[in-house]
Amino acid sequence: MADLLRLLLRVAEKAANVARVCRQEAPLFQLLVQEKTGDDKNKKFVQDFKTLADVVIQEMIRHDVGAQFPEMAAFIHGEESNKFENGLGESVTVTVCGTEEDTAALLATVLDGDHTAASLLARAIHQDPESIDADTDGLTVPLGPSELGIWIDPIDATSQYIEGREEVLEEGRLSPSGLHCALVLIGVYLRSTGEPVMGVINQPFNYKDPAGGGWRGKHFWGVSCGSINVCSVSRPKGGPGAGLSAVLSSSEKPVVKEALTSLCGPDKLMYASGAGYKILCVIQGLADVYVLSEGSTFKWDSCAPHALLRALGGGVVDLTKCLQSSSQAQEPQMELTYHQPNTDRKGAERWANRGGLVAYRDVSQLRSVIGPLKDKL
Ligand code: 2IP
Ligand code: CA
Repeated sequence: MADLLRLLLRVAEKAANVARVCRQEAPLFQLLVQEKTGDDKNKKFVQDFKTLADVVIQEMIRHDVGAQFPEMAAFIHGEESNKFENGLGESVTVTVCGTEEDTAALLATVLDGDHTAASLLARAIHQDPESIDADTDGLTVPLGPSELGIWIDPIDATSQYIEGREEVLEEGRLSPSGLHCALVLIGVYLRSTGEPVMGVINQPFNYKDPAGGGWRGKHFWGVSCGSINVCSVSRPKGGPGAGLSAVLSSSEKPVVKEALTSLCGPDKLMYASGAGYKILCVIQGLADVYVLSEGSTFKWDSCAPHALLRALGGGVVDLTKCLQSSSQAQEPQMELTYHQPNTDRKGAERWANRGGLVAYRDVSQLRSVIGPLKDKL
């Protein structure tokens, strides 16, 4: 299934292009940042353009993967539903059509006849991405398409994407907020066990060309399947250092912030936006762990970066399960899985990582955060 990896790298790059185009092209950008209130909201489409951009990216990925791997078509899931209602109260199902013209015509019905915006979006969807420079030669993945399912987060950290703050990245440091935190996430899991086996992350706004050439993206990928563990990011050199560093959501509970300040010290406790971005920080060694005590992330947020962490020898565990277990318990049983819903919940909550999570590269570092949290939560 190395072919699937190469396909996902290409579609993630296309998705990143769509995300960039929506910010670059004025007619799309206006829709993206438009605050719809009162009467205006009623006249316009029911969902906002941000949601349409997400749906379009998700459907494009579904279309391309389903075309090459039909066995996977029924197992491609995402954050958004593709049913839209336009200003006339008509229900429209957003799909990617065979031609750019047909996709533009369909999008125009959701965009209440805005043909300029519809054509710009359709062009980005049907454009071939630049070739992707990813060293996947010689990689074999001993899995078949009928064993696999996919989770897509078209744009994680949407609020940062909309706000669009351009931060200058400092080498070796994480960026607490801004466009860098927005990521396209595509994760592949085993239908039988729910283990994440392959992940592609595209960061559409990684680097801004100083000569005015616009934003360039960066991709990251990993495969973890039996004895095959390959990741485009190398494990940071050296074992766990003396001090542990952690990244949290700024909305994390005070009790968790206090416990981790005592453990890490104030300088090594960091905050960043985006669930996917925080796991990417752990992958890149910018933080050792990401701790989240709330059930506020979903399968589409964690599946892709989880696969990369596994390829590096780490993982993502359910925090509540870890806190409840005796210290001898085996961590693999605590790892998040991706195949079963929370059957007692409705809507998106069915796919919430309800017990919170800890993302880690090194199991000894995972243990060192669980201990201090045990009597606090
Ligand atoms: C969100 C996004 C948020 C994150 C939340 C995710 O996904 O990543 O930033 O909250 O958990 O579900 P926080 O930044 O506080 O960690 P989306 O942007 O796709 O809704
Ligand atoms: Ca998300």
